[in-house]
Amino acid sequence: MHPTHCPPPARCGVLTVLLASLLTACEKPPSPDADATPPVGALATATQRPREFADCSDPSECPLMIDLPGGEFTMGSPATETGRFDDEDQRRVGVRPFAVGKYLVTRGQWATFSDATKRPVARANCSYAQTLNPTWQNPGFPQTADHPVICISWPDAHEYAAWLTQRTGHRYRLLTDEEWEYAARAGSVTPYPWGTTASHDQANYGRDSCCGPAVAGRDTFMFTSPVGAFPANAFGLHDMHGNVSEWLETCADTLEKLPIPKGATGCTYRYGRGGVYADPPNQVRSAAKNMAPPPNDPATIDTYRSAGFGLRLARDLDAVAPARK
Ligand SMILES: [Ca+2]
Repeated sequence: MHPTHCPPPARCGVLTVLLASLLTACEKPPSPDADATPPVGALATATQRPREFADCSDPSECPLMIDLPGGEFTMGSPATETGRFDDEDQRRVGVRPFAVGKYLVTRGQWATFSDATKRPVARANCSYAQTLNPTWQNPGFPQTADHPVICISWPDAHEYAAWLTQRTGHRYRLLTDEEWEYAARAGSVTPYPWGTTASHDQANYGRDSCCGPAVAGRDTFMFTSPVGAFPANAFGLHDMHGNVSEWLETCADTLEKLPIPKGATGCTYRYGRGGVYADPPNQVRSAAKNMAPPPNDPATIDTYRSAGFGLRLARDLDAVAPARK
């Protein structure tokens, strides 16, 4: 079905690859070049690689976590950043210490959860899957246990965090929008944590001009890639950019000027960040935002699933520690 209008820019291009011909009108010309703008708001605390840990010995059960320092950073992008969208206004944000998954949650880890809880496998729609009746076990393209789990809803992601919380006695949850960008930037102020230009040696994303999957350099992946196939950022986190977007806790309703469906209650849209294997480069920048469900999608936040959405966990620290200096 052809969209009747372009969704807001931050949603455009994300997962649209397989419908590229329908969505070329949504492509946004890059802003005038100005990646040479002096850095703003460098993160002073991101000088040392933080501690890595797991709350149980079985890696298929407990994801590896990294203990991040708190800090203050500049969220968003400068008006001159190439490829930016208009919902990236800069602001200073403080983030408390928290732990974050070193990798995206994998299919293998999701299988452990699914088996332990005897969850029924949802056969509801999964956008951009490549088969009829897709499930997280079969999105219609090859995946191994080391690939990120996809075709899971926002409530599914919550249930996983709740299960792990019950299992370990530590509070697991989704990241907030601010926490995600803080973790992704890891002290960087450039469009990507590795610099000013997208690189297929650094992340799994799509074509350099809209739209479609791409394979180049280290990025040999048309669809998802095994977690950790690309270099980590300065915090030691892998796949913050590309591969799949990560469901976040933050509600997008009040920050994005989108029509809220009539009769909707609660939060209609949630942010997902990081960009997808099929996105153009500007969608996988640190400041780029995605959200779901798409405004014209019949699915709701309770039912929307996508082959481009997975999750990464956050975990509260056990005691409130003073901010590190
Ligand atoms: Ca790719």
